[in-house]
Amino acid sequence: MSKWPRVRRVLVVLGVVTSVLVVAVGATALWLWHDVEVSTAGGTVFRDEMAVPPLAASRVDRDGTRVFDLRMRQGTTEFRPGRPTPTWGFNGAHLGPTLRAARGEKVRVEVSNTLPEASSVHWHGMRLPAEMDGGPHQTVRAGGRWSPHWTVEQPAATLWYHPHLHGSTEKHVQRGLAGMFLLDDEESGRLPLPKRYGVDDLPVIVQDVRFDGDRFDHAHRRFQGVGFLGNRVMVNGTLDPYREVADERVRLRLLNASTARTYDFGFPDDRAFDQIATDGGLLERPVEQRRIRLSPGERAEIVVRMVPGERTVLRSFPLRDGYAGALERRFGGGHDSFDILQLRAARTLRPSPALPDRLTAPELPDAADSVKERHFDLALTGINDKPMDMDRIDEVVTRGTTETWTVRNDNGMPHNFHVHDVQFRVLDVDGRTPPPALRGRKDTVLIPSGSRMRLVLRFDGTADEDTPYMFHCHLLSHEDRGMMGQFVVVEPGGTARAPEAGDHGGH
Ligand SMILES: [Cu+2]
Repeated sequence: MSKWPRVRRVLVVLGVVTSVLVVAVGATALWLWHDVEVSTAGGTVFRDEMAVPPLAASRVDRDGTRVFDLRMRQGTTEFRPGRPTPTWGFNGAHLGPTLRAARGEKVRVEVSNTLPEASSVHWHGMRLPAEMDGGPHQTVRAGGRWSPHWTVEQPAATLWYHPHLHGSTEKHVQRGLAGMFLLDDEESGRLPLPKRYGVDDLPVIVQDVRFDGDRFDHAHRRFQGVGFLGNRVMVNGTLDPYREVADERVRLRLLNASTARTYDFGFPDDRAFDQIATDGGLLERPVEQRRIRLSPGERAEIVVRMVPGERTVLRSFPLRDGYAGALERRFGGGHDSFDILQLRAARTLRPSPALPDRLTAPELPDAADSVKERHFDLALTGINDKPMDMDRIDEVVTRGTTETWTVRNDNGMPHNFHVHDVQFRVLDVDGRTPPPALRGRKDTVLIPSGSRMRLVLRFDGTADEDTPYMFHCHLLSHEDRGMMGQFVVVEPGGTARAPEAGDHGGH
């Protein structure tokens, strides 16, 4: 028998096998590409009234300090009737109460940790001494207590609090440890803005989740380098929420408390609304917007004008540009859309005063005062190629000075950048004037892939040679993996000392 028929047979078999493999790989790729996209836009039945976190009770000490109690605890929460999900919370089973204090007030928070493991509480956006910051050096051990105290020395703002321990921040926030911290000042009190908490001034804590039976599913999906992405979104712990409103103007304090997802908020009818505040407080004047993009950790306050009897939906739209490359955009949630919150206007609405033309003079650092430049390259492997090291101080900053930080992302995937203790000015974005949404006080900014921002920061808080503050990516799994660095603020001429691994749980 000639050997050629056998060779032909082998070739035919090889050809068939190769074709099958190519088709299988192609089909899998196509399936992955399509399977990853999530949209609940337009298809949501808004079943539950949106919860509003209670205002935290407080007492005033003899020396005038306002004192709050926060107990970190385990519990269960019925996000869906009859289906208890194990969760963590402050004072309750999930999320935490809204803390509220005024500029000039002394505050103290009595934190107790009844969780089965160590955690911490970081006051995101707050200017305060480094030992009170609640970062990885101020962990509270299981069963421990911690009593940070400081004086509020910054303008009215929507801040928040959440754990910030090295390596487990994502997990602790996902389980439910997050709450708002609102600051007031005389100026904001005088302005004719919606300000009745829970009535025409609503906290909107946005988090994406995924369920596996009754439990949260925190698993990262394939190719989702940004971190955890859920397939449902809740507001203040309520799935598919609606809220009845009875005022002509409603103020929404938007907080992206998700661990990796970036949202582009707007309304289906593309209506204009007014943005009145960024992370660190009021803008100079209301800015008309149709979309507000918030990456994890960022806040924005918006005022929405309601039509009597209408129903409208706060929605998150696909991220159009300036997020990531094609693949990372797709697998990083950039094509997803969600119905976030339905607003149901009463048939008759209480009239609200028109928004003032001018809100405030935002306290922003001046680039002309800058005496030092620093550069930060964002990558999953670490900032400036250095993964976080608790024992290494990356930057030493002199108290009372202003600096310019250039933050660059050439990493292909989206990152953001959060600096503790300060509210900074975005000087430029890729060399251009920042858009209005980035012209106010900021502590966290999205740095899209392929983008570069210059930030101006003024360090006029307290100095402490021993205790560092953090700067990091606020996509929490990136932070946990080491996209974080440490800086200390020292008096002129001072030097940094090696940080002490603090555990304040021994009280
Ligand atoms: Cu990142």
